[in-house]
Amino acid sequence: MISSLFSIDTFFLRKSFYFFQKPFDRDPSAGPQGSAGGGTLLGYIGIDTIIEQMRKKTMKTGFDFNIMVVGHSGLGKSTLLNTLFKSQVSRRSAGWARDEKIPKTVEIKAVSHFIEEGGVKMKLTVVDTPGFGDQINNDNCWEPIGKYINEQYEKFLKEEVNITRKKRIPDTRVHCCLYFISPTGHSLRQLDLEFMKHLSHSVNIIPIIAKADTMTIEERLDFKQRVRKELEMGGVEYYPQKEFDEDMEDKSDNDKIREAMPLAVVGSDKEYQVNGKRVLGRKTAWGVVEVENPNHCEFAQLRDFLIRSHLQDLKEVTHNIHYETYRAKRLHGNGGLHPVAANDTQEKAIRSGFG
Ligand SMILES: Nc1nc2c(ncn2[C@@H]2O[C@H](COP(=O)(O)OP(=O)(O)OP(=O)(O)O)[C@@H](O)[C@H]2O)c(=O)[nH]1
Ligand SMILES: [Mg+2]
Repeated sequence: MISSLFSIDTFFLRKSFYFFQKPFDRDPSAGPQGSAGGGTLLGYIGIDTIIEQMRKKTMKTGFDFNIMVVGHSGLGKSTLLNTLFKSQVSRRSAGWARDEKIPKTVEIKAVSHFIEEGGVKMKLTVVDTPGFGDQINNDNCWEPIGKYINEQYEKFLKEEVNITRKKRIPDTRVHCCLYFISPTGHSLRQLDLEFMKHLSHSVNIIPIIAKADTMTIEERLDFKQRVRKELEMGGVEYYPQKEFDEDMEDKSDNDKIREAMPLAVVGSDKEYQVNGKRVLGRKTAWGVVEVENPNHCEFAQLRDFLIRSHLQDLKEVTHNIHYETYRAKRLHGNGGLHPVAANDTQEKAIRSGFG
């Protein structure tokens, strides 16, 4: 017993000694592995536990995800967010009363929620942009949204260049912008193209066709193709951009998504009984349009792509590409960091979980 313990001890000593030796300190006659003999040193190192260590840390700190919705009023933005996150993360509009004034400018609101699933905590911030495109003259109505996006980069940059930096910089940067296209069946509006053209280099834009249940299957397919062509002709890029595919596997996964874009979705926060199962859907005189049924619409594909496969990538592209571009321009540009006013945005945190 004693001798076996002793041999384990010396084995570990030998192993660590081998790792810390400079190559020329080793005895060349002892072969590549010193006096231990054989091709490799036996024994478990434990490198594979790094994943578990990272998982534990992330579970403790939680996740941030900031999503923005943009599109004409009444296109179902709030409903879709509630459908995606299966909770009331965005308040539905009650509609405009006749004597109520349409807001003069795009008012941007960010509201945070804490959601938890399987022990993983997520701070989800929904940035709503009511009033977008509702004016008679919609020229430059992408501007306040672009300004908001840049203000968040600026806040992050300021924190980063501080001498005494926070251990964890609060991240309010927009990781994803869902752009709602009106299901007209005709073509994109000038405003849609302008918005995406101006902001696709600042934020990850995912264009989607709203209220897909208002078109027939053929109309939807036709419209999708037309929109894709118009985006291509207009030189509009959207997420996931080809140039950021990291390898062949990424490329083949993303090609499938790109081919299906813009996804035609239906949102609902009402449940119905269909074939003995409770499903989210929209009840019509002809039956229930099931939100998660791939034969009815592409909501499930959007949910899988956005949350289950690309959420982390959206955050990485935001940090490594969009923020980096902003940062480089800012530091090269006017040679200094001057404060920007960030007071026309409102951030409210509704705590309903951790922290
Ligand atoms: N047919 C259909 N109606 C929808 C869909 N999603 C939402 N609606 C309905 O459209 C109306 C507006 O939905 P909201 O989610 O409030 O739309 P919004 O884009 O958030 O509206 P604003 O906040 O005013 O910009 C509601 O009556 C919804 O029930 C959909 O996919 N299909
Ligand atoms: Mg809304």
